[in-house]
Amino acid sequence: MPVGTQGTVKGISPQELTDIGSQVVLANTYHLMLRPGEELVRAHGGLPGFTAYPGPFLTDSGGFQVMSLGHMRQIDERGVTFRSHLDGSVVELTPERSVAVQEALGADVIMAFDECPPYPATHDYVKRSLERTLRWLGRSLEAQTRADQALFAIVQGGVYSDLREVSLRETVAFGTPGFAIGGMAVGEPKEEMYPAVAQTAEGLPENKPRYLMGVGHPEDLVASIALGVDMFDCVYPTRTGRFGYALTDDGRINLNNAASRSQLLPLDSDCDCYACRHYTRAYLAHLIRAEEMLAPRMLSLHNLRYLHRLVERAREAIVQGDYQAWALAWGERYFKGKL
Ligand code: PRF
Ligand code: ZN
Repeated sequence: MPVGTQGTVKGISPQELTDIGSQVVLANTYHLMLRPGEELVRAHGGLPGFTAYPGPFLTDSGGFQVMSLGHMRQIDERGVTFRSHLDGSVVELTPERSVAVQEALGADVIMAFDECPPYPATHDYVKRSLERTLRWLGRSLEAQTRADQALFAIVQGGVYSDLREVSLRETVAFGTPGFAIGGMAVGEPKEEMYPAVAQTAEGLPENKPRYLMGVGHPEDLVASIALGVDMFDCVYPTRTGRFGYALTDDGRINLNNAASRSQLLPLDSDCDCYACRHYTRAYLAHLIRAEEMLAPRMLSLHNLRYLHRLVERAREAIVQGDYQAWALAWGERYFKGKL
């Protein structure tokens, strides 16, 4: 899922999203409730009317964003109280308020209100946090009034396998239409993340979507798909694109480098995106140096298309029954000389 925090995937039009094969766009409760306010979005008939992106939306519930962006945050049983990063005003976000905002925003998939503990966090803290997240899941579901939005629950438990197990069992018991793996990619080493993702994915129902939140890099997608994950969101493709980097099967190329300025080839000769069909690396490197806004737009577009094609290829390999061989070959080329 491309990330459209403010109700826009930075620099990319809805038509472009449709053209590159985006299937769902993620938007954020935290940002949109603070600005412009969810009522304005409701007045447009929800996110599709507001943004003119006609496809499905998923909204995150806000707890994670409060913890990473808000000031003077205070968590208690009711919810999270914080100061807005925009004007410093005091705002409270509870499971009830999060669901009410997500109903106003009108996404197709909404997320339960949870706490994503920082890394590192003590076993005792993560235990009490996941227990509260379970109570918040109950309250999120109680607060739901619309029948046309799927509310996904979020498994927490950090990297503690005994706590993941508890969170997993109790979360699955709620029987929501989809499940997310939360609490990952918050600074823990990959050797701790992958076992936690594997353990969680293994215990989730086979017939419901499994969403790994806030992940990730191409190699994280390839590895996590092997572990049974179906959905991802990450700012990486758009953010790294704005910084002048392009994703390819041969690794990430840096268009800020002098070498790119004379390369008369596309970003990625295998890619069918607008940038790769029309522009050379040299032209895009020129746009970056000239600080032209087409550069971050084209690199974001290409990187999103790269990840969409990557998961398309993963899906084909699964159908063909040779995912492992495909994934290993992909990794060998992507990291060639770098492992
Ligand atoms: N919970 C929610 N959103 C999230 C996460 C989470 O744990 C993560 C994990 N890093 C990203 N986004 N609600
Ligand atoms: Zn491309």
